[in-house]
Amino acid sequence: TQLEDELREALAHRQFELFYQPRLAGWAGRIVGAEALVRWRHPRRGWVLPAEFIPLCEAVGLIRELGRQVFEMAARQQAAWTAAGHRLRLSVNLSPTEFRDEGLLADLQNTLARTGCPPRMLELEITESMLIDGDDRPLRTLQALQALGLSIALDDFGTGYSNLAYLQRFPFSTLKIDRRFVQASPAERPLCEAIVGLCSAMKLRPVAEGVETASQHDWLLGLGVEEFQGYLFARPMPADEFEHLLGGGV
Ligand code: G
Ligand code: G
Ligand code: MN
Ligand code: NA
Repeated sequence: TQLEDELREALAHRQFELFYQPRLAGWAGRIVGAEALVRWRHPRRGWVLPAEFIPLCEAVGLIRELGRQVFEMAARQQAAWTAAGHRLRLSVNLSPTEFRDEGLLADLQNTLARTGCPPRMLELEITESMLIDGDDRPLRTLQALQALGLSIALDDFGTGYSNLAYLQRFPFSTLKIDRRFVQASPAERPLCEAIVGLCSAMKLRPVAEGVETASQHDWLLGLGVEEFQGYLFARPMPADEFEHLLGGGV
């Protein structure tokens, strides 16, 4: 298809860029990290969102190359921010195909070595659906990622096949509470409260996604949620705008 050809061109010409959505801590809203979200700078159409190209990349076998470029950009950026004295946790999304790929670990390891990025402050976001393979591959993959020094976040928690045994079995450090729980009506709030309780029992860092109102923020702070992302604070933005928010210059 034409879009497929365009995607190949775009990968060859490095037309993909990362936007960064700040992650904030506490009442004061200090920036403690960011989620990297890929965007396509299309020569004619402007910025294109991942919903329009990630599924196609998956379908035509380009997701691995896209994932490599994404991780490379994230690692370079994180190396630069670290060198400038910022201590930020940067998270990167992995697609199911990347997670299953035999070459993933070698790719990540190479990129970490090449960019000099300290793995400690990089977090990979995976989703529940990636864990339901019958064998022990997902567990071995996560353990190997952890052995590289990367941390693992469970993204969109509560929206997939929530086998709670996963929380015990897999080495997550962060649990991202899906925005449908964060944005719950007061009657639905006990569910989110239970999820935060689960995090505390399991020693997982709870991060609330999709925080859009001050009252959601207040309620979640009261529950003990430590970190927040959402339009209330900031939308995903280019690196230079993010640096502007950080202040101090990079
Ligand atoms: O901002 P938003 O439209 O960026 O992201 C939409 C979806 O695309 C989210 O589910 C997000 O996890 C996914 N996504 C964004 N960036 C990346 C990326 O770099 N790699 C992968 N695999 N998924 C991404
Ligand atoms: O699936 P994942 O959680 O990785 O995707 C994050 C998506 O959520 C991105 O598309 C991002 O742009 C979007 N997002 C971030 N903050 C908010 C928010 O406050 N409200 C809504 N509706 N979407 C958000
Ligand atoms: Mn995510
Ligand atoms: Na997310």
